[in-house]
Amino acid sequence: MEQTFIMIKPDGVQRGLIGDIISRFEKKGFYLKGMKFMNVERSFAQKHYADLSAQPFFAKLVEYIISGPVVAMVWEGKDVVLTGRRIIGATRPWEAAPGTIRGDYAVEVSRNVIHGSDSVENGKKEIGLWFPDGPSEWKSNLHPWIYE
Ligand code: DAT
Ligand code: MG
Repeated sequence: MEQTFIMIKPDGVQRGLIGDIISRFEKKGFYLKGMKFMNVERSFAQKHYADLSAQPFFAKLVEYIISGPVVAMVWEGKDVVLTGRRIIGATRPWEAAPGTIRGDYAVEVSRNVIHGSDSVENGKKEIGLWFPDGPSEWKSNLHPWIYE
């Protein structure tokens, strides 16, 4: 099944949103396949956001990501990449619908609480970067109650 990389950014951790965010993905019917509470090095944050290195906000973005611990996760499920992005909401919180994580909890694009992979391919790349030993292999016994 499809997997995506989700990260609760330092503002989400500081603001006590970890439990709520995990709960939203769990209750939806996605499976947590990896989770790490960690501080990242500047060079690692630059690698994660390499595609944005030409953007004027790149340096600030990297400072923000290394400003405190983050929660790095792998979530699995049907269409989890796209659906995960829908649960997260639009990049700019003022465009994010109420009911989404950014719509409910964020105001500024530079403090938007959470990251989610934007494609299956990037999901694989990001999981490889953040979880070099691979995600966990466990299977949920709830599976037949969530998936036909
Ligand atoms: P997303 O996180 O929704 O995938 P993105 O990949 O375009 O969005 O950008 C990565 C992050 O960079 C985003 O979550 C917040 C930050 N960012 C994007 N645009 C920005 C801007 N104009 N000013 C400051 N930070 C920005
Ligand atoms: Mg992105």
